[in-house]
Amino acid sequence: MTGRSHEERASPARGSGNRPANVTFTAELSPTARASFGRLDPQSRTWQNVGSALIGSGDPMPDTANKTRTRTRLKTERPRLHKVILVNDDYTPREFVVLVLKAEFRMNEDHAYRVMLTAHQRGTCVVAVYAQDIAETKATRATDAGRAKGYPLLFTTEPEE
Ligand code: TYC
Repeated sequence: MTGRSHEERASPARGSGNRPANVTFTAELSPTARASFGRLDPQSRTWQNVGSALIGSGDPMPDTANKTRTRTRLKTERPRLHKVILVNDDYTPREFVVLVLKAEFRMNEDHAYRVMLTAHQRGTCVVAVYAQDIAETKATRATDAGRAKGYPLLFTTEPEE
């Protein structure tokens, strides 16, 4: 892109669904055009000294050349992913935790055992990362599987950074 650039300022991510972000595009004139048209004041983001500028031959600059071309458009960012977290407790049998991990998160025995052991030793373990609705559904189903057997097994979710 020569002689033309744009700046983007996206508002910070908030919430967890789709994130429409306000993005301001400021079209800049080429250095040559800027020299003859005036300057863009970075504070007010408006063009200064444009009224008296002349174009090439010395003709007065037409009104249309004085406009600051700034427009705001909505840009949809990708939704944040959510972690499913396994929480340790003192009652759910290890084998049952492994069983649930294999069934709900499609893990093999070895992976499921290592995740269970990490939660057992450290208190929690990130099981996997999904789109929010999938993470919540899996966490609920896995927690319910424990509750159906009378265990306090708990899976929670939280958004990724
Ligand atoms: N701490 C449990 C036990 O010793 C096993 C267990 C591991 C339970 C991980 C929950 O998220 C968990 N029987």
